[in-house]
Amino acid sequence: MGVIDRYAELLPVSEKTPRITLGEGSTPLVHLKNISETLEIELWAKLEGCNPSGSFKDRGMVMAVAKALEDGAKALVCASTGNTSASAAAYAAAAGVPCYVLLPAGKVALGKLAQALMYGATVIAVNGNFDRALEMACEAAEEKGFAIVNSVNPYRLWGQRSGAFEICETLGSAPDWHAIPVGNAGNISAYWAGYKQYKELGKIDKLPRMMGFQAAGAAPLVTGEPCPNPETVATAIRIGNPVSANLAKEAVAQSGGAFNSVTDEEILAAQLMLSSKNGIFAEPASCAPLAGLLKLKKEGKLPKGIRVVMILTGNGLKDPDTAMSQVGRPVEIGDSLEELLEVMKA
Ligand code: AN7
Repeated sequence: MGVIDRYAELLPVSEKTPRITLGEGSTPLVHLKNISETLEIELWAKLEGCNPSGSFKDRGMVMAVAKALEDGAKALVCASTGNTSASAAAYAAAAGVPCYVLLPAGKVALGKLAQALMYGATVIAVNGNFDRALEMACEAAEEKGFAIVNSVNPYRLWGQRSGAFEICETLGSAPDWHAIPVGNAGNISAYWAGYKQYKELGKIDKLPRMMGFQAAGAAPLVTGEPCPNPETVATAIRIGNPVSANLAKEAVAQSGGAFNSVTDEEILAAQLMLSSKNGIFAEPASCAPLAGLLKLKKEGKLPKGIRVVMILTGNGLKDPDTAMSQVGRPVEIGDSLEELLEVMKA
């Protein structure tokens, strides 16, 4: 069951809303035993890379596209650091509507670009950063009367609340800390709204601290100032002027949480640890929270024994270039058994 059917009663849908789905949501929540021991906490990972287009964006996109179809939209438009475009293009293909995606030229991971092209969107590389591409997308959508499906579209955040609902259902409560990467700041805002909605409904009795993690080179919510030239290896969160900055600040302030930044080196080390020691391959942006938890532990700022859920927002397969720059190459041999046995030292 997709997000709309599973949570129809909690979302702004009516009988007129098309019940589209690509099977998004209901992603695994996995207890990470090894890293829990290292960090002396109870750490869980929500595997959002298991969504149909490989990222959390599908939860909100299914809602945004359903509402756009309900309103008779002729086409969809978005700007994206990659995952929003992959998701929009997928749902547009399934719905049979044209989709225009604006990407910062040369700054989108290969897998995401391949997805948008394969799903048949019109892909436009803008020689500017994401923040500028988003302004252009909004203006063009207005001009043409097309549906903008970035998180300026409120239905995106509605659908993304479903991640919080699922966590509460699986754990029976909210975690102590909710650790999440922050780019355009929609997801942290959506999760906070979702937890609050569940508390108001009496389904949970406490709320988590919202802990947002940004890349040091693109950390406007940590510095308190927009960042005119964002730069980070985690291209998904290479965003300098987050659209949902105010909602995110509110989430952090109301929950007693915090924003922290981590360097590219810390992000890549966390990514490698997660894959090589725990069997979970997440894209660089998704590993900012783990990098942050490791850093807070080192600084003595991670309380012992707390339950933490981190959101692994996107699949590692989306960015093969960054992964390959971190690891060795295959051991190449001829076709003899001797050579093979020589390699098998274990
Ligand atoms: C893997 O695709 O903004 O703070 O255009 O792809 O809600 O923006 C992606 C963002 C985290 C940050 N992790 O979430 C886009 C885009 C991954 C992401 C984020 C993104 P927000």
